[in-house]
Amino acid sequence: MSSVFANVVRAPEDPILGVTVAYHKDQSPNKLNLGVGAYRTEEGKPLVLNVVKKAEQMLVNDQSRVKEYLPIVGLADFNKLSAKLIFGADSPAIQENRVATVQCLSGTGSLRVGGEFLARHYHEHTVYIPQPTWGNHPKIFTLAGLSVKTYRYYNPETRGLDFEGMLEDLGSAPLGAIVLLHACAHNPTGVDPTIEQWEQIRQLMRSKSLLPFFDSAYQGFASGSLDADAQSVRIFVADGGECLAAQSYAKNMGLYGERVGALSIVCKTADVASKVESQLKLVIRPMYSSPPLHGASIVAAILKDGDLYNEWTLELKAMADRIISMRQELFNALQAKETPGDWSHIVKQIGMFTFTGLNSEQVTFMTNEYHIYLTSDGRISMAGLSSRTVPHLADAIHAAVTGKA
Ligand code: KET
Repeated sequence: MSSVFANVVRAPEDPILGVTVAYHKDQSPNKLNLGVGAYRTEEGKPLVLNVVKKAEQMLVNDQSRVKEYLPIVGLADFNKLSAKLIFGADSPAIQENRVATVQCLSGTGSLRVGGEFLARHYHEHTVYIPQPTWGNHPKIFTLAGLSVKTYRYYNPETRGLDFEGMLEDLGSAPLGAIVLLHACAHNPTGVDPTIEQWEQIRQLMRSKSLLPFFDSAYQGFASGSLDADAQSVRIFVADGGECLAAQSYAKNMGLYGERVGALSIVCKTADVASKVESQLKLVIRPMYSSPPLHGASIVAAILKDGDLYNEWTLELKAMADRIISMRQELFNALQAKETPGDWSHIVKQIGMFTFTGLNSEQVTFMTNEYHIYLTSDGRISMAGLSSRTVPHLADAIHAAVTGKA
């Protein structure tokens, strides 16, 4: 009997998450997954932060807790504290009640809800995303009902920011267009504008009424400091103008599978913000009704308690520092092997990833011959690397570059 779904065409695996699927099928004891941006310890194991374990224990011990539905917008404390975390405790926008924050399903869900709100209520439906960007961005915004265009961001020759190209493309975008900006630790390139460049971007965008939509998936991971990594966003909020921000706690609290994040929309007045929030509820209710309780409760418990908060910042800094030391070790290993090429970008780039410059054939070679899994654009998750595995990766890169197996 033929299925009514017989004509369904098999879809390809996701370019990032599919790398993990392939990794799991590999039987080699030396296999190494540097695909998805997920933190691993020196021993190559996933990490549950101590502070998260403590918060979870507190939640379990609290007999008064129930499992009722959260409101459509999520946990009130979580929303308030999340806005404070990204915009800063002394942000006038928060003090003036001009921020509408809703708890969403991690960074992805926050981007999707924000995109759909803009498609319904904002006059300009074009969103500009950097070239390259996180592979899910164009799909999220297209399905949210926006039309996606790109702006120049990365110059493969300098392995740095194409600042002129970026300003030129944003300068010729239609008045009011939406612009997706990575708040810090740009994925996949690891290249961020300097503070001075952010200021220039802000001036240009405000002069053309371009609407900033920040994707903040790595706050704390770029520099190890939560405040430093939110500077880009705060520069835009400080001028009193409007913007959106999608926050994720996947990486910086290691809450990947809990799917906890927030969308904030900074408005000009408290009245507008409350109307915006009322419309966000209409986006969320038919999509998933209300967000999950557990992850947001963990985050709120940590953010509201001074001691837990401090402990979190230390654990976050330790993760960021381990990634930075992996950059140095990989760079040193390639230097020692005299691998052809300039590899200084490995230590210069910021955040979880190194955008190596390896092409897709070289990546395939490294996967087939060395059982090292990374995305085909040559991006390596430095957070998946350890001192033990650096030599293996350096061997593989050396062989891929020199054409010797
Ligand atoms: N924004 C960016 C820039 C990003 O890299 C990710 C995840 C997200 C948002 C969404 O994360 P969430 O888990 O929804 O909070 N990036 C890693 C994982 C993935 O692709 O899903 C990655 O690039 O490996």
